[in-house]
Amino acid sequence: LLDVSWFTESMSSGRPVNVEPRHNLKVVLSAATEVRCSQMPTYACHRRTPLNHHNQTITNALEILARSAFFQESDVRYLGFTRAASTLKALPYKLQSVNQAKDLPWCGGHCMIVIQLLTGIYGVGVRTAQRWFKEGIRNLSDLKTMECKLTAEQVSGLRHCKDLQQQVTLEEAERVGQLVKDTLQRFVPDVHITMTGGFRRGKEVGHDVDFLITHPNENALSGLLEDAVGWLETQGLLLYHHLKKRKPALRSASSSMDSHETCYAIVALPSSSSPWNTDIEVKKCNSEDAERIAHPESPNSLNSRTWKAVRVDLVVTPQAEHAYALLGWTGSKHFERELRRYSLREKKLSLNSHGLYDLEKSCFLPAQTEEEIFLHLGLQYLPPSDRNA
Ligand code: DCT
Ligand code: MG
Repeated sequence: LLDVSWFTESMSSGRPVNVEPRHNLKVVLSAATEVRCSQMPTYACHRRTPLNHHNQTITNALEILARSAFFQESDVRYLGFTRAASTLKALPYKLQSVNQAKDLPWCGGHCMIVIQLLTGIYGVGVRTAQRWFKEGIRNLSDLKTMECKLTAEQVSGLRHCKDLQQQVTLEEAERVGQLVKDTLQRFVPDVHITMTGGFRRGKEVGHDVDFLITHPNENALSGLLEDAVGWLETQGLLLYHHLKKRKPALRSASSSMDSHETCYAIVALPSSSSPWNTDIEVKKCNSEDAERIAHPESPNSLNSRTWKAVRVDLVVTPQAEHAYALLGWTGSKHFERELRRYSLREKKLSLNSHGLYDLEKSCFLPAQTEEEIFLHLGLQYLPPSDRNA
């Protein structure tokens, strides 16, 4: 929870940025000359955006600014900074000056800065964070001592915030994948599970692990998440969960809302050396393990932790919507937003993670694969690793 209005105001006014040591921020400024670049497409879905690109320092800075605008609920500035960052990620060379950027889509003549911001708490949205800030809450101990009415999600986020603020590594994500697979296969042996989100785009770390679950027979999926949640709970492996039912009515032409059946969870991922990991199918939670999970911050658990809290999203889709859900849940968020904007404006097609609706012909366009969706949209196929917009 950090007020960075001083920083963004300085940025927009053009005044020098005054960073004091107490802000504990690392700032890098980059300055300017002029080169035109007219070939950069304006839509992110028209260009390749690899994970590792040439302008990491500047895009990190812009994404921090976007985040600060988001916290101030300035959608226009949030989108502006996000679009500029996304454009620079697709640039096939290292930007040497600010003026070089000024003719690129969405890039104004800004200086570009790198700062490290505090990360948020799971379950805390923009409004809550702002309210807490106004109430004088500046850090986690303020929050813990304040009489705040917290939701179950926020309590869980707060309880496990040390773990949740750490990045999830690819190795951990793969172990979560194994746990999810072992759990779901207990109930549906031939269930189809795909890891989506940032890890599918080639990221080596993420804030959570996202999975898509499907099966050719829709009946096999009925009640599967409840069963999985129930089993994980009996094993002491589930720290928090929220189940969202599927809302078929939302599969409409205009809605970009995702109405798949979803489980937002925090799992206690056993460490790689934990006995759970070697034989997860049969190992039961003993009383000492259960105590650690129920009271994770208790003194006797701190030095002997055999697990880490990890955010996991499980999304269930019928086979017919799977390709669209895969495209939607692979991200990045900005790539998805751009894809929807492009589809609607340029093709009169309404895209969401359930399907593609032709507004002129008033019909849905079926697709079995992501490649088919790109074809419907008249776009060259971009593999997930080129969707890091
Ligand atoms: N998504 C989206 N719109 C949302 C939420 C999610 O389009 N409102 C899509 C885009 C990415 C994907 O779902 C997974 O979401 P996140 O886990 O938030 O993103 P990520 O790219 O996996 O990021 P991270 O690596 O930090 O988990
Ligand atoms: Mg993710």
